[in-house]
Amino acid sequence: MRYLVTGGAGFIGSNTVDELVRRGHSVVVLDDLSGGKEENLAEIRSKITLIKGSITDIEVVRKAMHEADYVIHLAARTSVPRSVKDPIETNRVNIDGTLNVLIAAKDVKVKRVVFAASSSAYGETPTLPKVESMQPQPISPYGVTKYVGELYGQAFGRCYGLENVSLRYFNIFGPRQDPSSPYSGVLAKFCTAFLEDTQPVVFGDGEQTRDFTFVENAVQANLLACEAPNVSGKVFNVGTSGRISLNDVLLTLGKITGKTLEAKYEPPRDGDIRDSQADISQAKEFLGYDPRITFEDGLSRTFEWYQSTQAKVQAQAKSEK
Ligand code: UD2
Repeated sequence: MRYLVTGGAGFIGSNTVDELVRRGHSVVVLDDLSGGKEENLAEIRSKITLIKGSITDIEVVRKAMHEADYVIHLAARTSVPRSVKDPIETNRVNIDGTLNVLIAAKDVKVKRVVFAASSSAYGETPTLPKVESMQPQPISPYGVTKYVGELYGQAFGRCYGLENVSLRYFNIFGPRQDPSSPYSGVLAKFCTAFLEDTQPVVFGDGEQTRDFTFVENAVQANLLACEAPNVSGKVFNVGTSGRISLNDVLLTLGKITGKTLEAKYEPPRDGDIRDSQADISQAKEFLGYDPRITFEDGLSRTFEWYQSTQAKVQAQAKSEK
């Protein structure tokens, strides 16, 4: 099968592409390399087609879509605070870009589009865990754009018969998550703080909770969502069904690394949600989703990855001297 992975050079994208290649599929990656990196695809570079371009350019999207069977649409401007700072740019990429992907997908009659939606769609609704039947109430521009992406997918299903599935990711983390931007995910930031013995910054009191989900679980969901029968137009939570506070994450990292770091507490971020936890029974039932990697295992593996990546960079710098 031929897969188009938008955002395929990014964190979740490149992990998804690795698995598709391992299973022998033909893969086209469309990525403007704004968040993604070509080096994320280094190991499988000769086996895939990489098109450097943005989903905001419909002609580029049409070219990338050529003969695609499935589309895994991950390209996006992530980050709640970035969307608060620049809602127009987040809207342009996440909504206009998604519309381009859907238009090109229906024109070439792909079998299905799988869309990376977000747990941010739930907003501050107090009920935990979050169930897909709850009314979304996003509280950040980012959450709005991700929810609109779902609605557009469903509208394309109804108006044009385009099969679509939205996966509400719950705080995905793991190898290749970029720690270097102010908008990086918190676990990438915390892991590098422990690696470099710097102070982890906590926005708020650290008692906010998240259902942190290891990237391999998300990859599994992406692939299952492409082929599962009778799920078009549906939305699924992709999490682990657990939740942990940031303060407890720091304690867990302390155990993994044998270090104790004092966190620096700063005011909470605008648009931040207090608690998040997925009910995954729908994904289990309809997709056969089974998140095998626990939070603790995932965190150990992620920390080791940052450690070995840092060691490689240091060895290379030494050899270039
Ligand atoms: C949201 C979505 C997530 C995904 C992501 C994409 C929710 C519940 N989750 O993640 O599914 O779509 O957006 O960007 O909406 N923080 C610190 N220190 C730091 C960085 C962050 O304390 O250095 C805090 C931050 O204020 C927040 C928590 O950590 O309370 C998680 O932040 P994040 O940016 O990793 O992810 P989040 O929850 O905004």
